[in-house]
Order: sequence, then C-alpha cells, then structure tokens
Amino acid sequence: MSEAVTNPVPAAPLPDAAQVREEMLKIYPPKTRKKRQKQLLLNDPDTPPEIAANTRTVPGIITQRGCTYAGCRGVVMGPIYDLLQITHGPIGCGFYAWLSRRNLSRPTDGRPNFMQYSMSTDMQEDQIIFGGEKKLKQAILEAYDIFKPKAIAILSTCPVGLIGDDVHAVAREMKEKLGINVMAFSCEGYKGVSQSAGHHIANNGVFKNIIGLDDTPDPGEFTVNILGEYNIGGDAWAIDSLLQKCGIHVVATLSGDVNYDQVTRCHTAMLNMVMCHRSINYIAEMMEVKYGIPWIKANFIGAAATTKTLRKIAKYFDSKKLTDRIEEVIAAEMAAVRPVQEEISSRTRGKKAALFVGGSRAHHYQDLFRDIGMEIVSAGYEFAHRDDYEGRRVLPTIKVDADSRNIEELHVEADPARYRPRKTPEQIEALKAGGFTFKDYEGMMVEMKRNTLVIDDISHHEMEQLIRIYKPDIIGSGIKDKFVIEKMGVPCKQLHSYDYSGPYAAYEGAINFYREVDRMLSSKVWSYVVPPWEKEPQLVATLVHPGMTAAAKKAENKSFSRQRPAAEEGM
Ligand code: CFM
Repeated sequence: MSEAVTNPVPAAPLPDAAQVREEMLKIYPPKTRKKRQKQLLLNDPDTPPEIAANTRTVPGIITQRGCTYAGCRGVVMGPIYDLLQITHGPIGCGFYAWLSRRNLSRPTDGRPNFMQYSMSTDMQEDQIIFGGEKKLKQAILEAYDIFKPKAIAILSTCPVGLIGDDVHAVAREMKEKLGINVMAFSCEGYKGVSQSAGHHIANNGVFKNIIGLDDTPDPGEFTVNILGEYNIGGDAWAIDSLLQKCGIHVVATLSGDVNYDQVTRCHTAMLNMVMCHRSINYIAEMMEVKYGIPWIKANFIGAAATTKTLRKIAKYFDSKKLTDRIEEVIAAEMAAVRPVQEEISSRTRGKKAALFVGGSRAHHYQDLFRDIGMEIVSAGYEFAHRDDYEGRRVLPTIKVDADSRNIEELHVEADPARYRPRKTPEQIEALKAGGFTFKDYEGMMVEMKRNTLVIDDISHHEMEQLIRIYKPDIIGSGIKDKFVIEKMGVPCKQLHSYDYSGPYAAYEGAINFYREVDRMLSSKVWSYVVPPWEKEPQLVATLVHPGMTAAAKKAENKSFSRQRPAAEEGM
C-alpha cells in the first residue's frame, strides 16, 4: 500500500464529452454511426435524454453481451441450487453453465447442491436431424434415477428452437410420469437481443411453476424477499446477516443461495425488495398483482446506499421497535465504515472511474466509488432497457419491438384466495404523503453528473477510445474486456465475478471494496505495462485473388493493412 497522500493534486478538467463521443463515433460507417449515436449520450440528470437501449448489437461490433440462455439458465435459474437443471442442447452451452460464476451456495438440511454439476443432453447430429425429444426424456429419467430431485428444469439452447423440439410437452409428460415438478424454458440463445430476454423468460417460468406452491407462512415478524440478488462473492450472505441483525427475516433471495422450497413459499413475505431491477422486475410486478406484496427498489451496494435502504424498510414496516433497532445497527456499522472511508478517501478522492457492467451494477457501484470520493467519468449497461437508464417513468413510452414481442407477457390477476394487501389503502396513502415511494426505480442517469458520457452496449473500439482520452484510474467491467483494459495500463475490477473476491454488499462488503480499490489504485504495476502492440511487429494480412493486376493487389493490400492506427486511417 502506498503512503497516504493527504492533499491530492486537484484533478485536471475532464476532456469535453461531446468531443470524446465524436471521437468514438467517427470510425463507423454511416449506418452503424446512426445507430450507435443513439446509444452514446451526454447525460442530463434533470431530464435524462432518450437512449436507444435493448436493441440489437450491430454485427461485427465486439459486444460484452451474453445470450438469452445465459440470462435464464446462468443468471436467474442457476442459483436455485436443489432444482435439477438440464440444458437441452449441444455440450458447449451446458459446459458454460457449470460453476463458471461465483454465485455461492450453502445448502441446508442435507439438500443436494446441483450447482456443482453440469447436466446436458449433449445433442449430436442425430438429434439435430431427427429430433431431440427422445434423448431429453432419457436424460430426465436418468437424472431422476440418480438424484431423485424435487423438481427438474429443462433449459433450451438455440438448436432446440430451430428444429422444433417441444420441450414443454416433454416436461408435462415427465411431470406426470415421475410425480415431481418438471418445467421447461424456451430460452434459446437467439430469443432476444441479449441475456435480458432470458431473465424475462426465467421470471415467467418461476412465477408460473414454482412461486405459490406452498402456503406455509413464514414465522418471522418482518419478512421480505430480496429479488435480483445473486450472491456473487457472498453478497446475499452479507445482506442477510445485516438484515438479521435488524430483526428482518429473508424468506427467499431470488436467486442467490436459495432452495426450491424457499421459492415455493416466497409469496408469503410482507415486502419485496428489488436489487437488480433489470433481471427481476417482472416477478416483483406479478407478485404484487397476484398476492398483494408491494415492491420497493433497494440497493445494498455502498454504505450510504445501504443506510438509505435500511431506513426505507423501517418506514415501510412503521414499527418503533424495528426502526430503533435499524438505527442502532446503522450507527454500529458506520462506526466501522467511517474510519476506513476516511483513510482511503485521502488517496482516492478525485480519482476517476468508469463502469460498463450488465444491467444494474454499472449504476449500483457508482455509489461505492462515490463513498470514497471518486468521480464517475462514464458509465453504461450492457443490456439494460430504457427504464434502467431513464427511470420507470418512461415505461409507457418504450416502443415494443419485434424482439421484445418474442417474449411472452403473462396475464396475471389477483389470486381469489391468496391476494392479501400488505398495507391498507390508508397506510399506503400515509406512506406516500411522507415521501415514501413504491416501484420507484429512477434509473442511472438522474444520479450521474451533467454531460457525463452514458454508453449503452459499449464496443471494444469505444472502450479503447475512452481509455485513451479519459485515462480513467480504474474501470469496473467484465471478463471480455478486462485484459484489453489492463494491457492499456488501467486496472480493471471485474464486477461480474469479482475476480474471486467479495462480498461487496452491505457495510461489510463496502469496506472490502474500498480496500480492494485502494490496493488496485496504489499498485505501481500498471505503469510498467507495455502492451504487446507497442513492442511486437504488427500482423499484416495480404489478400490476393488469382488474376489480379499488380496495381489492384497493391490497392487491396493497402486497404487490408492492419497497421495501427486504423482509426486515423479512416478505416
Ligand atoms: Fe442483474 Fe446480475 Fe446485473 Fe444481470 Fe449479469 Fe450478473 Fe451483471 Mo454479470 S442479473 S443485470 S445478467 S445484477 S451475470 S448477477 S454481474 S451482467 S450487472
């Protein structure tokens, strides 16, 4: 760790964001430019400009996005650890669902942990040509014989939809035959423009097939579900233990270290708290309509954000006992957090961060950087929708395009027997009159500075320009660009798996994060990095057609030269 710098040199003014934007866009051919310029905006926190989000990535652009199957199988379904999940498709997709992330689980009461397995039907040419339903049934029977699970989920990959296997019919047949819950998800990778479509498909499936199967009430006095929390690096555990200290009981965390039974009875909770709005707002909405559980936006990433969220819970339950307890917990936790913040801010204040992550973290992690005085020079999501940028107020104005129409919208009604409003209309009015807001996600842009560059689905080219011009001190991003960023001499904090660190949620996690950022910013190693392209010869491709004239060859070779700087050549 470096020596403390008590008076850091005042930061130089940031380059003009409009020029940076132009620099990023100028390389693109007109059609691509026209599309990308709607996804690269200068922020206005008062009236966030309309961003073109949740649209197809231009082919050829190197995106950080994943596929629909990844969003369904890997993100939302994967962490339900004792739900046996079979990937129906070629083995590659199944392999990537095998413990490839850090959402941790600690099974209780002797339950099995299927997250340590990768189950797949391993489709071969035969099944692609003659159909894969038979092999899928065999796989389900085999898995049942070995593991005797409570429930089985079938997750479809691209070829399944292309050849037309009816996975839902197979699920119905197997459900009847085995007498357990068997459900299927048509989450083929191509179903949407990103993993976001997979979240929606998973939400629909969990809502239709699991939530509400067991009405046993939870014994807790103040009960909540945490929705959109995936226990990466133990975040859900940090949140759970904080809430326990306050006397709040989590019925289920969807989906982080959660078992099937917890999901079956999560409709008994008093409140739904939404962490990642992008991936799970559908379930929150549907549970409100069907069971009468209100939802609020929560954020346990960052100490200030955690305090705000805890106070919001206190307001909701409106119990003196709970409020006093929450205030005691906040005071005790902040007594540990403050000295670390102060010590670390002396080195990090004014340093610059940029964040390009998923559909919620690029927003939430801004709070953690701000806690230690850092500035966000640019941020964007990979696959979020307009409401995650501009706030839910724009929902009625979002155009539903053909890609979104692909995903089923469930028609939900109040359950005649189990709809139970958690608050009376008078209580709701009183809360609202006191400034309390339900379903209140305001999005990322209102919290970012004016004229900060907001970039949706950032490309590698734009990332390179961003680093070259802004010279951020750290970038929070993902594995697809991590090593490019580091080769350019900038530390990159991987915010999908945390690079096997964490937890970063709640107060305990905030301290971990401050220390990690401090360590990364203080390390000298980045200044020693010489990227390979600066010391090794460049690859030069030569394209030759038979019968080409010498002049044509020369012209062709020139246009295919990979010599840098390509951008300046107007490629
Ligand atoms: Fe929600 Fe996520 Fe995220 Fe996400 Fe993801 Fe993830 Fe993410 Mo990686 S559900 S949107 S699809 S918080 S896997 S646990 S880290 S991109 S910001």
